This record gives sequence, structure tokens and C-alpha cells, in this order.
Amino acid sequence: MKNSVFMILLCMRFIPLSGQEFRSANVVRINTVDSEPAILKKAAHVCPTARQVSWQELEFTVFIHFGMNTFTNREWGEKGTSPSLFNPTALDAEQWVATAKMAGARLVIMVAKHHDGFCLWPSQFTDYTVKKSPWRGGRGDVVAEVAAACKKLGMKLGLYLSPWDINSPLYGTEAYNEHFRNQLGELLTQYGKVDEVWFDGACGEGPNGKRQVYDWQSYYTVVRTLQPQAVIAVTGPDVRWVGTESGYGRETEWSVVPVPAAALDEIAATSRQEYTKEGLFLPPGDQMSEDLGSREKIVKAAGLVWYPSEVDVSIRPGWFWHESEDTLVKSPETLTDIWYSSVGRNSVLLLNLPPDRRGLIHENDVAALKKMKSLLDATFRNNLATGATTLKNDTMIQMDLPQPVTFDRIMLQENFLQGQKVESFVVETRSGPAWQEIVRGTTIGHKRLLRCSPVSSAKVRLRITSARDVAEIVHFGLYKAPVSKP
Ligand code: FUL
Repeated sequence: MKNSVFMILLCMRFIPLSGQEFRSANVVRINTVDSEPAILKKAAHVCPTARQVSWQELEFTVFIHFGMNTFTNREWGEKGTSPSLFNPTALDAEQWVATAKMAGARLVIMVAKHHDGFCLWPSQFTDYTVKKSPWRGGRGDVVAEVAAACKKLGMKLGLYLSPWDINSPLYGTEAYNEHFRNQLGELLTQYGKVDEVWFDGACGEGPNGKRQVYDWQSYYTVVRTLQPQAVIAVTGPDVRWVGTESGYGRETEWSVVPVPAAALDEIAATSRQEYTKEGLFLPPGDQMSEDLGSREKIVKAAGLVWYPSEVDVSIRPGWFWHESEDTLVKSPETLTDIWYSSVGRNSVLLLNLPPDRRGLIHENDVAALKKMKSLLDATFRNNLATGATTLKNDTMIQMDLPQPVTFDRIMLQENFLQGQKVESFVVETRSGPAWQEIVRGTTIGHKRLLRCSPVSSAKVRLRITSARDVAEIVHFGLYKAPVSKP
């Protein structure tokens, strides 16, 4: 988005709040005396940080789950699996990154260590690594190969390091925290720029298993110190897990969500940049609920924070490759539907592409992605509203076209750099004397994509029926899909 730097500077201004000042409007306190309109106004002006802006603008990112599980046909590994099993015959990280790029992704998150603890780089802090495998004679480094491919192909790099570690004898003790920081340090110093660090909250130790008290704060400090531009997802302060692994985000997706009272004092005392205590950033209540940030939720909140949603999903049923799933790759139509329901619902899509035992993304997955990309390109290449005369006021944009156009897709974007404001809207066309509703929706945020039956008209308007403050719509586009399916 143009003018990003200028807008970010605007967002970093001081917001005086009942005697306290936060260093930016990335977080605000709600006071007991605040009226509902005052709360809405505050909510409307909570803004993303610079790193959240860069991340949101990626729109589409790719996960790579590959490791011991690929060779043992499992989703979660076991203790004691021999590194000798890790032996891809034709590993080509450039094929992974090129596939992601071809599909339209802008960042690749490599799973460097999954729950089984097997490290895909030769960590000096454990023997359970590629160094002990037959692959490349024990001299291989998958993370290095992915980083080099990203650099070569102009893609950003992200890294996943599982906090849960089934193999490490230190897991469950205080010493594990240092071990984890050491491994994180290796990953964040040896492979160039990293733009996303993914901490998984999953742990399957069970009631009699080991209990690790994670020192999250110290992990976040390592990331902030070594790679300050990187967002920390999803057990982290910058990016929120959408709440499912289905690929479908919420119809109503607010990037501004309530923050618990306990978090606010700490934020005021430090700054959002160091706002890192475990779980403090999570909105209170059920993370999976359909409503995280509506008026009803925010009027009862202690404070509000910009905490945008990431939709993670695998192209196959599992996160790792299984031969039996070669025929279960999601179809181009399903992938496109997921795109509309994630990128098109104010979220970033994180799509997993698991390489097979050769160390290649399977032909079926590549074919599905190619078709998805061609469907999306054929739809969005041509904005049919180009050349329209536009009339605008605070709650409406009307476009008058020289002649009728036939469209079945609508793209809306708010200037999210300045906050998220639209609560509901309707899109209408006019052929005769009266306007007719085509489609309606709730939130817009960074991007909202809507599908409808094909309609022909030379007059199209967007009416904002409810907003938290005056919204700036920076894109209102009309498109036609090659195959029309609402
Ligand atoms: C989950 C993990 O348990 C899965 O194996 C996978 O890595 C997914 C992205 O996150 O929590």
C-alpha cells in the first residue's frame, strides 16, 4: 500500500489516556467513565505496528512441514526415532520456494523443529539433527537451503520452532528455556533476515507427561533483539491464530480485539514492543468464538489491541506428507474458496505444502496450486470499475461507468494503517429508478472479497451502514470470475 511509512508515523503518535500515555495507538485502555461512542472512537483508532503492516500486506504465506514424520508416516513423532530414517532422495528447497512463489505467496515458513525435536539444521545444542542422518552425508542443512532459495527467488523467510520437544532430556526443566533460546539464537543469526517466527502452543504430553514452564517473555526478547522486524505468531504478541485449521476465517473479523486488564499496566510500564507476557495478549474468553471484537465485546473490555488473524490450513488432510493423501489434495476450487474466506476476510492465509519423501512438493499439489493461481489471476487481473467516475461522501462511494459491466466479485479495502472502522455495508446497483441490493457484509479491514451471482450495471455503490468512525475506503473494485459460482 502506498504511503505506508507516512501512515505508520501517524499511527505512532502518543495517545493520552486518563493520565497515562501509551507510545502508540496499538493498544488503548478503556476507562470506566468512557461512553459507548468514546469506546468506539478509541477502537476505530487502534493501529497496526510497522511489522504488523508488512505482514498483513503479504496476504498469502506458505508453511513447509517436513521432517522425521515424513519418513515415519506420522503427524506427531515419538521419542527415540533414529535420525538414520531421515533420507530424502532428491530434496530441492528451490522447488518448494518456487512453488510457493508461483502460487502467489510472499513468505515461506519452514518448520525447523517439530514436536519430535528433530532439527533440520545442524544445531550444536543437540545431536538429534540432520547431522546424524545419512542425508547429504550428514553435512546437510535444510534451513540453509530454504533460506538460500528464498533469497534467490525474492521471497521472505519465516521459521517455526516447536516449544514442545519430545526428544530433549531437558524438556520439563528450567534448563530447557535456555536450550530453546539457544536454538532460537542459532536460527535467528545464521540464516539472514527472518520475517515471521511461529511458536506453536500445542503439547501432547498428557496428564502424566512432562510439564514445561515456558519462559515466553525471554523467547520474545531473543526474537525482538535478533530480528526486530519479525512478527511473532501465534503464541505471541503480533499475530493471532484464527481459531481453526479449516482455512475458513470469520465473516466478521476484527483486527482490534479486547485485551485483558492485567495486560494494560504492563504495556503502560514498558511499551507494546516489549509487551510479551505469556498469554497476556490473548483476548479474554473463547478464541474460537464467532465474535471476538463486536461492539458488544469491546464495550465490556478493559482495553483494546491490534491483534490480526492468521488462517493456517494444509493443502492435504495432514500437516506432513502421507502417501495415502496423494489423492486427497484440496481441489483448485476448494483452495480458491479458502482464499476468499481468508485473504478475503481480513486475514493472512498460511497454506501448508508438505514435501514428500523425495524432498519435493508432489505433482498433485503443484497442479492444484497452478490452477488455483490461474483462477485467481483470471478473476482479479481486470478491475471492471477502472475508468468509473466516483462520487464520495463519508458513508458512500458511488461509481458511474461509461457502460454497463458484468461482475460477480467485489473487492473492498479500508485504509487499515489508520485502523479498522466499517461494521456493516451494502453494495447496490441501479438500472432503473431504484437502487437494488447485491450483497451485504460486516467487516472490511485490510481486504474483503465478496461473491455474488453475475450482475450487469453501469451504476454501483457501496453504502456503509455502520462504522466506528469515518472509514477511508482505498479500494472498491469489480471483477468477473471465469467460472461463476457464488
Ligand atoms: C499444530 C501442530 O500440532 C501441528 O502438527 C502443526 O504443526 C500445526 C501447524 O500446529 O498445533
